[in-house]
Amino acid sequence: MSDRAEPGFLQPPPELGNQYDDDRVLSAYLRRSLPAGVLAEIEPELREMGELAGGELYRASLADRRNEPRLTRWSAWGERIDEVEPTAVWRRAERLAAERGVVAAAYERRHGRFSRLHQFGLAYLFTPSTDLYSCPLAMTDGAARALLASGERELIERAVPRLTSRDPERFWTSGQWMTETAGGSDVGGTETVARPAPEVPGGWRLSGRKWFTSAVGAPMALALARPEGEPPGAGGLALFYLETRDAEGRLAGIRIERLKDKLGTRKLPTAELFLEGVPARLVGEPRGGVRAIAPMLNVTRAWNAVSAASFMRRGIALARDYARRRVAFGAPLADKPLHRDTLAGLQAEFEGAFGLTFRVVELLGRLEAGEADGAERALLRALTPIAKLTTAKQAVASASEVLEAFGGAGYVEDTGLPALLRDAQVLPIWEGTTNVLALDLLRALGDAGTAPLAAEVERAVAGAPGLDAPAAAATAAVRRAGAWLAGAAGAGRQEVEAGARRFALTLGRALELALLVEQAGWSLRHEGDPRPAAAARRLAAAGVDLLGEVEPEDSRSLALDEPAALEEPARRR
Ligand code: MFK
Repeated sequence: MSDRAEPGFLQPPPELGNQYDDDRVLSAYLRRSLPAGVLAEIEPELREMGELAGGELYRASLADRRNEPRLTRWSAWGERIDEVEPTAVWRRAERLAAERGVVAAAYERRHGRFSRLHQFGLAYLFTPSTDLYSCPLAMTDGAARALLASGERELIERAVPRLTSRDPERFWTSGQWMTETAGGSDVGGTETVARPAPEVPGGWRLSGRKWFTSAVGAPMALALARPEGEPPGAGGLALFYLETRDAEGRLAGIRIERLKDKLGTRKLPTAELFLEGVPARLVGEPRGGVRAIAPMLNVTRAWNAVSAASFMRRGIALARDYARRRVAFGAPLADKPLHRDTLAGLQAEFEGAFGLTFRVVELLGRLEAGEADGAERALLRALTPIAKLTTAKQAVASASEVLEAFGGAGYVEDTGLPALLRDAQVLPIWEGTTNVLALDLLRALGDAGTAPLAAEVERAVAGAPGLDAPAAAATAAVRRAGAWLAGAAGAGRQEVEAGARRFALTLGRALELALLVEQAGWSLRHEGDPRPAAAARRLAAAGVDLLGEVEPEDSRSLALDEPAALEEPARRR
């Protein structure tokens, strides 16, 4: 008899099916939101993308797990080349994204105001199986939108057809070059200088250091820089368009110093760049660069929310499949009440995140088709930062719980699972952190306060009989947020800023709940499906109002662990 230890038991790994057919939330939402004719036209594309995402792309991403992009600074013969070699999945994803119109579908506008639903439906399915290739696509989409908004005819004609092309040979991605060491979230600290340069076609040259530039391989970028002589601060910045390579294909005055060694998104080449007189063209005025790049920020923030919802859905799909395969304590995990309860909580959070995200997508489609009225434009402006910040936080919490649902396997690299958590962690950081976006929300609300959001909650919960309790929880939370804002504003700006994150997250959860109630009412009435209603009740039970009863004085002393004012020590007896 041999003493060789053979594995007695082999755990079947989780598997994915067609990610469109398996996603009850996406398909029910589309049935509710799209005319039947539009759905019939786009469904085959979504189904094909779902098949790729659950099959070939998912397997390719697992197989390519260890590969990362590589920067080669010097050629064999001593020439400085700074070439970044993307991974195999990225090369495949770039072609596929172009061919399937993952950006283009929004601009071809074959389905009028529904074109954004079409495009982001594709993006939502594509994203979790393509190693964060959604990052360059988000910036590409954002650049197309910002250029169109600029009205700069020559630039639009040159770049937009490429950014929105379905031909992989013509397709361009774009960079978004903002972040610097001094000017991170506060871009007013930007040190990159723009100097007039009549000898180059664009008329300007940019010099400086960009500290965190995602997806560095793009052929073009939109960059913030300060025209020489303009004042310090964000007001003196302008927006510039540049192409990264010259006619010979060499980097045009750009040095790639190194790639960042990041916690996650490791397939994504994020670089430190030195700009050494890069030829550039002004987009708009020599001031007001932040305003000019804002359309790009709002589009990439919508992509961020779509990515967050898609990661949540992917984690749940894997954990749910595994729960059916993994037997412990005498039964599959799927039959264990506590495990089911954990999965149910994840599903409710996902359904909330999905509904809020796709409401943003819907409004963006209306805006771009010229069909949004003033109230809808104001609503979209406020919902964009709310959706970005709320769903990003949910995606991180959800990914952490998903790993735990696999026990030790969730902590082991070659299952591919830890990347879910590492990659999710970028979502609350890039494109504006939670706090920066909470402050952006205050900017967006302006004098209107929470009125547009309260109206949206009222609209969504109207006509959802049998869902009184979650509807009431959403309504109460948005009202409380409004009352809090009015009270804090009376106490001063410091007070408003201190509570802005709790305020924004309360609004985010209230809106998610209200929109889920809306979907739940429709699903009950039209399809007899009680699951969205169950998700709404569960989301309400997890808590909506995050404002709490916070004493500003307590926060001031706790934050830096300093006593606000020393109190008399209690007398000894
Ligand atoms: C997978 C999905 C996503 C992937 C994409 C990943 C790519 C990653 C690349 C990056 O991470 S790029 C870096 C991202 N960086 C940021 O997002 C910057 C974060 N900081 C902010 O967002 C600040 O709020 C901001 C820099 C915009 C504040 O700048 P200012 O100049 O202090 O703001 P100010 O003076 O209030 O605004 C200037 C103008 O812009 C105002 O208009 P007016 O001049 O007409 O008054 C604002 O109303 C307007 N504005 C600012 N933010 C806006 C906006 N307008 C519309 N929408 C916005 N979001």
